[in-house]
Amino acid sequence: MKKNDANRNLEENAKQKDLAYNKSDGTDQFMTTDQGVKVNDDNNSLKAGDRGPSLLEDFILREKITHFDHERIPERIVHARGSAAHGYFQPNAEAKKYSKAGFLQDANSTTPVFVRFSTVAGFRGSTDMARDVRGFAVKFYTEEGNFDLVGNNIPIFFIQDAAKFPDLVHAVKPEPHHEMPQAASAHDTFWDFISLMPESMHMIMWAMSDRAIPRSYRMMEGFGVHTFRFINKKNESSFVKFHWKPKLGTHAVVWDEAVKISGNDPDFHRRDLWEAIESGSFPEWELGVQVIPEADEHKFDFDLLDPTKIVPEELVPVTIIGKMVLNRNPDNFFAETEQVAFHPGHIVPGIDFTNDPLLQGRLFSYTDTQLSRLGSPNFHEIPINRPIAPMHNNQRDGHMRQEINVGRVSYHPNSLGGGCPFQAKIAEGGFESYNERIDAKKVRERSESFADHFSQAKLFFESQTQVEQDHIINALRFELSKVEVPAIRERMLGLLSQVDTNLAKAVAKGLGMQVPRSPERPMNHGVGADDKGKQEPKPLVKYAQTSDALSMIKNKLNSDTIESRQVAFLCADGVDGNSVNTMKAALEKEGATVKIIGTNATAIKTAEGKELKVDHNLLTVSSVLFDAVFIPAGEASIDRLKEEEKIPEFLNDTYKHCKVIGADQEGILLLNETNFVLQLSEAKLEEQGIITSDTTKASLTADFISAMGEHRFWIREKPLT
Ligand code: HDE
Repeated sequence: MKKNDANRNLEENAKQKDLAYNKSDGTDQFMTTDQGVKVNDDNNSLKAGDRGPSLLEDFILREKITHFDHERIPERIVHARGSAAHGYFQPNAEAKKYSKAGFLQDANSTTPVFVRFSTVAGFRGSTDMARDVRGFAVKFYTEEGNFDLVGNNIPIFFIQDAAKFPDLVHAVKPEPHHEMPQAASAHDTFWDFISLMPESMHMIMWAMSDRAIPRSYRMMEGFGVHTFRFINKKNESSFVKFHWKPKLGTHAVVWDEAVKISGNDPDFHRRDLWEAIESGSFPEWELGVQVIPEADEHKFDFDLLDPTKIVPEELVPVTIIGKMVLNRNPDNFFAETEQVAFHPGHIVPGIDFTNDPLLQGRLFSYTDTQLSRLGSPNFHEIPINRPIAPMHNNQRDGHMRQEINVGRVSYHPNSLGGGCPFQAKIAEGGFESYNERIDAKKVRERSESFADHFSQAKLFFESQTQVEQDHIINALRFELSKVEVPAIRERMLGLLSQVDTNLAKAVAKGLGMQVPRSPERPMNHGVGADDKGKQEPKPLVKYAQTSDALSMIKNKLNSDTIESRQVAFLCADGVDGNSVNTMKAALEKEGATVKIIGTNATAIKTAEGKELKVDHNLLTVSSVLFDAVFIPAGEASIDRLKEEEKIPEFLNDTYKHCKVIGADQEGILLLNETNFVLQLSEAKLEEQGIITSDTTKASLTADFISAMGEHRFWIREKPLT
């Protein structure tokens, strides 16, 4: 499958597109019907007279309209809104130690990948910036068949057993009577369900943190969530947790920004991914694994099979086994991003499942859903889903079968077809499931080792910095304030009090409520546990340490690079061209992108009389779309900008969202238009991330760049009351 060749570059791509429409003999550029008949008039239907009725015999019109009528397919029930890109994966020399999978053996090899990022709850047309989990699904087109790592940007899940998934999704989707709210968890049915499901508390901590409002798909971690198995060449099995670590660090926006971005640009993440790839700034992740030897399965005070638990990185470090680069945008959204079908059951020799009951349920769901979404068991023949490995089996026919299977043999064993296709021996690459010993009774129960629902929620909350904890508290205040039924809020406060009493008190204060003294049961149980009378609450295991890897601010991954960050330059006629050019050149050298925001849509005149092209009319943008703001020098420009109604809001928001503001010379005077300027003593400007010609130690450009590398100046945020 040439299309997925990881190294095909964008230029070649464009050339191929041109060729498709301009065959050198000129014959292929004509519009035709689906049957290849050349169309002579695509603008007028066939009528009886130019003012007469349309004629049924108009096969050209009927074909066009019929096709159009069927151009939509059902959207995904979850993860409907997504964006995707092509790229490649390259293992390092470590990888082959742990798994015999072919694509992990040679550090010089690359495997094509197609990656789809998504939100979960919203419909296809919903905003990118909802508070939500993000899907992170990777299809590896390996020579041994397709391997899909269908993960999320949060390493755990809401529920422990697949049986609860339809309930979870029914609860979080818009409420069925009025189909509101779109792409949001802040409503009664969601919190009703959560308040009765203590096992969701760890996930709730993550979902209420800033992880659920990422700055960019390119700045998210990805996780396989479940524990999987690796099988090495000696047929030894180990448990693995998959991690994607972004080269640009893990970053988020703040909630007020998220809300405003949704209005300003609902395609914020989609555009960001598309533009980064078009501009050659290719997103990159390292693939890491936490490897746990088979013998250590029961070493931890949580169960490796429980998808509501992480393995803290401090207990088992992440070993990097390769990298992934996304270097090509899809050619067609529907054909690729929409029709791609991922499946956690798509694995290759060297990788296997565990008995995680959530994973086990997923193994059924993903093929089943494609039957109604893509309409046929032949969805594997759609170009984006086709493996590059040769595919031979005895499956035949069905809706939309593409392959013309020749011969009369479609069964095994056969002699008429010479025995083809043959079964592969293990040594020939045949897949063999790991021979795990199972000796058990058939039961509908949950293991007691799944019963502690609070220790890791606590670990997560207590590992956050004060600012991050405040954001979680605020998110819970926001979400629960939207809940209309008081009993649901109360139950939630009861659950939160099991995570951290200060957390529960702070949330209660924001709601004007009290934390209940004796929270309603069930607590620290699996649902249904009371019926069986088997699972008794386990004492909470307090982890000895906190985990820095869980905090985006403390995390080493919080890279200080400013590559691909967007900087708004506020300019009007009379702007100092030198001031613009010096800062622009310095930022671009670091890989950042500069956007000239002008008082019109076309161009402005610099003080030197030169024309400066405008990227965006101030009218059409807000500061939430940028990572930093720079005000170049130029007296006339500043005077003109002061007249713009939008300027105070633009700068106030940049300040409120703790982002860097730079001002060259008289540029600082524009800050007089803001409501924060009075709070700032000149000596404190730099510490607050406001870099002016007066505050610089090195140079304005160097100081501005280094401040941008800090990303946010949290010092500006008022502590919660
Ligand atoms: Fe999914 N999930 N899921 N899920 N999931 C789907 O499959 C399902 C779960 C995830 O970009 C659906 O093709 C069940 C966990 C991603 O196309 C569906 C359960 C994780 C995507 C489905 C889970 C995921 C999906 C909808 C509980 C993180 C988007 C359309 C047993 C590890 C893939 C489709 C893409 C999509 C079912 C839980 C990740 C209905 C039954 C846990 C990233 O089959």
